[in-house]
Amino acid sequence: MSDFDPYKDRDGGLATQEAKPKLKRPPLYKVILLNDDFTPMDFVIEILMDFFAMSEEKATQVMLQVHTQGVGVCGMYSKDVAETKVYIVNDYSREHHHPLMCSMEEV
Ligand code: TYC
Repeated sequence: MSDFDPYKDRDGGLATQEAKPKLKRPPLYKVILLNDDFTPMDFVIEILMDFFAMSEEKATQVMLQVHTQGVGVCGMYSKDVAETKVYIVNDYSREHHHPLMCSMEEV
């Protein structure tokens, strides 16, 4: 049998480095709520509980953060999920004739 082993020293003594896998985690997006003067506080709390699975206590905290600071984070999601959340929150708010604005930004 031949001594030739095709897996041994294929570089002929030359130092080589394996290519690093070019995988990056997909970016995350923050879904945010913006303050306005008209949307009732209870409606915002309902949104945070129903669409972002928050407890009433957490939803109240986030609503008050938005009310006092102007903006607050509802959660972090992949692009598709964030886009869907923004769409359903804005759609639901318009259906109920409130000007509440939901938006997203890359983290
Ligand atoms: N500022 C509103 C009010 O005083 C309440 C509110 C909170 C509105 C959060 C929007 O994203 C919002 N009724």
